[in-house]
Amino acid sequence: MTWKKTACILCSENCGLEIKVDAGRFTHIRGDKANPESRGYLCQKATRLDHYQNHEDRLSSPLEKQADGSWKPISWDIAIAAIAQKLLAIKAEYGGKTIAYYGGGGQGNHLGGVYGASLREALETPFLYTALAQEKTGDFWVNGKLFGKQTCHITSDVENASYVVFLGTNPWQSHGFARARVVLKEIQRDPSRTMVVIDPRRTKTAQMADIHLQLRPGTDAYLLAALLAILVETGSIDSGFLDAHCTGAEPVLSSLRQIPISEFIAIAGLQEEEVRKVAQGLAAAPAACIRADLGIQQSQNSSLNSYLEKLLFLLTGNLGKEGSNNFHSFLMPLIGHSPDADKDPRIARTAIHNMAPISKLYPPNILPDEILGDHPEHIRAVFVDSANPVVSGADSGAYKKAFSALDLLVVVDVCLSETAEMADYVLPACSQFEKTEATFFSLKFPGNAFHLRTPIAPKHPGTLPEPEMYRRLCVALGALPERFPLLEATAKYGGRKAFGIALKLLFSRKPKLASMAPLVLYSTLGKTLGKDMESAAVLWAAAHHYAKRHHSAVRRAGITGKDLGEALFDKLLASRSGLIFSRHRYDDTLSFIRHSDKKIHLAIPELIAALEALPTTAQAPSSEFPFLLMAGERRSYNANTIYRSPDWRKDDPDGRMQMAKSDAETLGVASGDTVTVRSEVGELSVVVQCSDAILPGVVSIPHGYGLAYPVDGKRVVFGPQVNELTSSGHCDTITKTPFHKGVPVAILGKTP
Ligand SMILES: Nc1nc2c(c(=O)[nH]1)N[C@H]1C(S)=C(S)[C@@H](COP(=O)(O)OP(=O)(O)OC[C@H]3O[C@@H](n4cnc5c(=O)[nH]c(N)nc54)[C@H](O)[C@@H]3O)O[C@H]1N2
Ligand SMILES: Nc1nc2c(c(=O)[nH]1)N[C@H]1C(S)=C(S)[C@@H](COP(=O)(O)OP(=O)(O)OC[C@H]3O[C@@H](n4cnc5c(=O)[nH]c(N)nc54)[C@H](O)[C@@H]3O)O[C@H]1N2
Ligand code: SF4
Ligand SMILES: [Mo]
Repeated sequence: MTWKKTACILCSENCGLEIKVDAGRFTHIRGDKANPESRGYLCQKATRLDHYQNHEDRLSSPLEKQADGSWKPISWDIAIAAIAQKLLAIKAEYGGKTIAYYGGGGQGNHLGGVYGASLREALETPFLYTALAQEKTGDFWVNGKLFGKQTCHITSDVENASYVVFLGTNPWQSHGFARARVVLKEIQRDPSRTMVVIDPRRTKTAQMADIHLQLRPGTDAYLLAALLAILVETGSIDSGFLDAHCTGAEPVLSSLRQIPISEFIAIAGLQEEEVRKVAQGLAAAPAACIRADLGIQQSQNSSLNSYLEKLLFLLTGNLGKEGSNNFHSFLMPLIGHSPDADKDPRIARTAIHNMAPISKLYPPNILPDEILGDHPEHIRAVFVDSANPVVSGADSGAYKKAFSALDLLVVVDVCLSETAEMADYVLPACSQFEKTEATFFSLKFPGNAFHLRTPIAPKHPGTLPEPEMYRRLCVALGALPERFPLLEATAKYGGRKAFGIALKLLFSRKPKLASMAPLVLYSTLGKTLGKDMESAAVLWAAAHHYAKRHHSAVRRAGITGKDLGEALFDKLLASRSGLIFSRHRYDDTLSFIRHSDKKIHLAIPELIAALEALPTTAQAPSSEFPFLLMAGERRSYNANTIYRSPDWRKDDPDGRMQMAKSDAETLGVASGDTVTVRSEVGELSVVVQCSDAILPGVVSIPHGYGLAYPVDGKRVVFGPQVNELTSSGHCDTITKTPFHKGVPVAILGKTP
């Protein structure tokens, strides 16, 4: 048995791993020291990956739902033909826009989604719904306004910062940057570096911090506005940075001058002295960065929060240097840019909510309405790949109702997820260790990394990699030829240069095929890349595109050659531990700005108005729902819904609800008791865990529980399914991203 190289698929860090595989089982798992990003690091979740790879609920055949609700295993040929025929019928009768695609990739698998885009092209639907549009689209939208394109994504150079603010994130558990626990310990130990945590809970990260601002949930906009107002009041703004790189500062500064600092800090429940100390620290730090996540992105005022967060590093000049916030390049675009729909009539809006895309994504919060709504173009068919929206989307009840009303639901998964259970057809995918895979979480700066993984375990019987499913489906839809004899021969015998020329010629003759370029590459160049490597074909186009745009950075990463694109492609294919494929310089950062004047446009009128409209008194809890539920905490043993077998957890099998001791006493409950939690939309039974880490009036339940798993022939649900309690209307007005972190709930005493 030898160590085989791969990566962890449980969070966006994708730490490099080495695994020993014995008769399909993962017997030993360790960090891969040769991975340039993780350098041997891994966390407790990765060591349990055998529970993802081998469990009772893997699918081994396409399934068709029968009239009585039972499943009939069918062959791949029959499944593909039946699905294609049904999709074509819906498209012919109602139009492609009545078909939605959901997902396309999770924490470890993005190659399938690239080929899934070809399916959307074949069906002529713009409607791509993904989990990203229930967390990050506020951030992307703000980036678009400030920097010119929604793809101007920001990194946080935590590793090199002298002053770090963790804003609504708990990296000890969730990570979010490489080797998080090592880096956190380094900052904690170094007296010249400061760590600030802004979180209503005293998390493990907060315990390590120099300053913990334990604000009231949902009050970040007040705290951030107060911090900014203090910077303005004390003349601590970096006016050199503003003059050189920004426009539109005046409306922002004048709005900030009006902020009632003391009142806002009181609303956040904090001491003014502490807040002033943080403002001062940020302004004085040689290099500060802010790292934000769901605590501000899935809570009250989320778009405004993202704006104020960015103003904080911009007004202090913390962009474009070591240890600050920076832009980064994309090897493969994880997101796109959607121009303002008001100015461009070609942008597709949804039928019911009239919602325009952000970063080309539509928000899961509206999908149930888009299915159930009364409109000739309401959604009639959904194709889900690598997602479990019945569990992970807001309001599971609404999702179940909507999905059962569809004419067609197809789900691609490795197991019978809650969403798959509702499907008409389920297509079984190879696991992420049985196929060539990669993620496009190459979001690093100045060195950016990529890791192409090759299969390390035999394919589970009856399964296919997703790209092959998409190829077969597009062929069956009549949108893609089965073979490309000339191109295939050119790829095989003519070399890549000749292949490139032949491809261009084909696309100029058949533009529709150009829109499905990934599958064309897969079907042609893919065949020359070696066993099971077809799906890497799309990287060829990515490598050429990237090398053209960022040639100096690629060369700085040590990749050379007359044809730099080819050299980069070969390197991507050959690097089993991943590689740093580009090295930018800190002073390149500002060249990533996409406004034509190359300036940052500080004023966003909609959000300045939202800031000015913030109520100047604290919101009182409702009498019907007096508690605020944080619906979806990251803990040691949750990993979205990637692990299905409950056996993977070493602790917290119940996914307990954290609650302040004083609240538990008032309710007459103790740790281990079961209580019922009720929200506007549902009820849920949970086990209580008393904790000093949480403020009175606030409770916290992890996400990723409540999954069914077969036990003695029956499907048993393990832990609370927190989205039974969340509602899809409780969301940001601009982006429709959910306010999961502050769900008003009532706690109905102890369940006998
Ligand atoms: N262990 C584990 N790690 C994961 C995942 C997982 O499932 N399990 N999932 C991955 C994914 S997909 C993501 S998106 C990331 C998310 O990573 P994080 O955003 O870091 O994770 P959360 O625990 O959801 O939320 C972070 C913090 O927000 C705080 N918070 C709640 N309400 C508020 C508020 O009003 N204001 C502020 N400032 N803070 C608030 C919570 O107390 C919590 O500590 O984690 C990734 N990593
Ligand atoms: N209330 C609340 N809800 C939340 C959150 C929260 O904090 N609170 N967090 C949200 C966040 S940030 C995220 S990112 C989402 C994540 O939620 P989703 O987008 O639904 O994604 P995952 O849970 O990662 O995985 C979904 C499915 O992928 C399947 N899968 C695993 N490997 C493969 C494969 O190789 N191929 C295919 N086709 N399928 C595979 C798994 O079996 C699983 O059923 O959840 C969101 N939901
Ligand atoms: S940090 Fe993320 S990618 Fe790394 S081992 Fe842990 S879960 Fe896996
Ligand atoms: Mo996420």
